[in-house]
Amino acid sequence: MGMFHLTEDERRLLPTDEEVQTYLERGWYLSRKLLTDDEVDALVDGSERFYAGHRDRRLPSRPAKLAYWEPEHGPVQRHNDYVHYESDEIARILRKPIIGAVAARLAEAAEVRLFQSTLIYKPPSANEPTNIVPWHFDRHYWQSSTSERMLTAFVPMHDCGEEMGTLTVVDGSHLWKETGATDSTTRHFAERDPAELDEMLEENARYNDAEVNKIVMDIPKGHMSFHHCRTYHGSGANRSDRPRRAISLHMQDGENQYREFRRADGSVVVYNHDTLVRRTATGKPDYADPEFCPVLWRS
Ligand SMILES: O=C(O)CCC(=O)C(=O)O
Ligand SMILES: [Fe+2]
Repeated sequence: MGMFHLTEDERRLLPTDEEVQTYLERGWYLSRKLLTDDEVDALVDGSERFYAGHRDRRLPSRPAKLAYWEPEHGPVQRHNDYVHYESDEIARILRKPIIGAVAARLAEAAEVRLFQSTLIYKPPSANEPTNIVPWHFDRHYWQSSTSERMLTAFVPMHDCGEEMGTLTVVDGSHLWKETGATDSTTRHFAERDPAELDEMLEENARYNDAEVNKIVMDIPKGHMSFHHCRTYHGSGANRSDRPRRAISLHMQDGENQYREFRRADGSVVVYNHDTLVRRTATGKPDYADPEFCPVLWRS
């Protein structure tokens, strides 16, 4: 019993061995219904209160690369990092044990900790350029992490399909080798045209003798999609008449730690956590700081 316990009914929501195998081969997994409608509706309420200015606590300082939409930014796509830290209402739902337990199965990990959570809102505006999320994989943002098993749950707050610009993943791309020729993640996508990004993805696929098989994740309310930290993904316009609301819940296995990672020019990569979290005994940023990176599941 205790904190990390699943009920009999919840255990039936876990991926089967076969589904875990498929995740390892394809780099993505669409879950069963992990959240009740009431829980999903509570995420909407929590996010509306957040947008209206409510915070249970605020980050003690603002990391250099923090994504943080504020009302004066206007009707662009909204991203707010550390929403699990600033909103208890949202954190309560993200910490539901079944989510971490599913992640632990997929990552084949005994422990899963939260790494980051980003509240996302795509306004219903078919031609809004900031709504397009370019092809990327999350590991590129996490070079200061040791783990190759990190993963993300994309958690929409309603049925989420093609029309709303749902998440699209590239099947099996987590197994691709990097060409090293692209800088796909360093330049902002607003500066690029979508055809160029598609071409870069095609090039990377050719280099791997692979085909680009795009899977548009059709996600019913309460379900969520998981992707491996090396799986290419992106998303398109919101052509519906409703906002597309979601949370990206980024997770780390228990073994993940900070590492010093240097760019070609010798400079050290700094992740947002590095100026916020406590230090380990050896003076490194502690990616197990319970304030920022709480344990979601332990078996
Ligand atoms: O909002 C999206 O469509 C993409 C989110 C994303 O990049 C992620 O969940 O890692
Ligand atoms: Fe991503």
